[in-house]
Amino acid sequence: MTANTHRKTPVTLLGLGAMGTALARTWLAAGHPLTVWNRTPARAEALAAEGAKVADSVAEAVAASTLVVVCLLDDASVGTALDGADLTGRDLVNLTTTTPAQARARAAWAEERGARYLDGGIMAVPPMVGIPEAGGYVFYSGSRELFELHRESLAVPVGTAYVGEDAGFAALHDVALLSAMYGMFAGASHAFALIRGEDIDPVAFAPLLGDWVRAMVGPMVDGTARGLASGAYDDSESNLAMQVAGTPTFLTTAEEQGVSPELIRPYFELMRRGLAASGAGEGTTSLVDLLVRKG
Ligand code: FVH
Repeated sequence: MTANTHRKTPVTLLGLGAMGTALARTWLAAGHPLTVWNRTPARAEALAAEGAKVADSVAEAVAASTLVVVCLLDDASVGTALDGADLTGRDLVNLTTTTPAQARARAAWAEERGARYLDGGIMAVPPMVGIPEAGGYVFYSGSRELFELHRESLAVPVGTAYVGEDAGFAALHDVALLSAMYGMFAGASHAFALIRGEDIDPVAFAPLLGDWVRAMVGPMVDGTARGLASGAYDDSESNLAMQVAGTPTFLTTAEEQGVSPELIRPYFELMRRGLAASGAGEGTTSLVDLLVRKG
C-alpha cells in the first residue's frame, strides 16, 4: 500500500455484477482500500489480482469498512445478502435499482439495525463508469450529512446529484428519467417500423429521427415544467384540438405500412381524453394531471 492509499476512505462493495465490477475498478484506481464480496466468488478473482481484498462472507466484508456500498440485482437480493449482517455503525449506500417505497423501507430497515443510510439511483451504464466525459452520475437521497461526509468517495466512479432527505427520492428520479427514456424508445421503434420494408436506408433515416427528437424534447420538457409550475396550460401553437385532429393520419399511416399502433395509440387516447376534459386551447401539459390517479 502506498501512503496515498492510507489517506483514502476504505470502501466495502457488495455485488460484482457488470455495474459493481465497473465501480470497483474506479475505487481501486483512485487508491481506496477496497473490500469486495460477491455471491459467486469467481467474479471477484480479477479484482483480487488488481488489489481488492476479497471477503469470504458478507459479515467479513461489512466489518472491513465503515462505508459499505451495495450494488446488487434488486431489493430482494439486498435483503437476502445483508440478512443477519451486523450493520451497527456502518454507512450503507445502496445503489441497487429499487422502487421509491422499497428505498424508504430499506432506509428504515438499515436504521433499525444501527446503520446510517443513503439511497442511490445510477444514471449510467458500466462503460460510462470512471469516464467523467461520459456524463454519468448517481442520484442520492437520504441523510444530507451522510452524503456530504462521503461525497468525495462516492464521486470517484461517476458524478453525484443529491436530491433530498427523503430516501425514496433517488429511486423516484431514477425511475422517472428511465420511464421518459422508454417513452422515447417506443416512439423511435414505431418510426423505424414505419419505414421498414420501404426503400429507405435506416442509417440515413437515423440522424433525421435523432435530430427531430432532440429538437422537440427539450422545449416540450421545459414548457411542461413551466406550465405545471404556473398552472397555465394554454398552448396556442400546438393545442390538443389540433393534435387530436391529426391522430387519424398517424393511425391510418401505421395501418397502411402494416405497423401495429400499440405504442402510439395509448398516447393518442390520452390526448382525446385531455381534449374532452379541458377544452381546445390547452396543450399536452394537462395530460400530466390526467395520468395522476386521485385518492
Ligand atoms: N448494468 C446496467 O446497465 C445498469 C445501469 C443502471 C443501474 N443498474 C442497476 O445496478 C444494479 C446492478 O446491476 P448489474 O449490471 O451489476 O447487474 P448484474 O450484472 O446482473 O449483477 C447482479 C449482481 O447481483 C447479485 N445477486 C443477484 N441475486 C442475488 C442474491 N439473491 N443474493 C446475493 N447477490 C445476488 C449477483 O451475484 P452473482 O449472480 O454474481 O452471484 C451480481 O453480483 C441493478 O440494480 C441494476 O438495475 C445497472
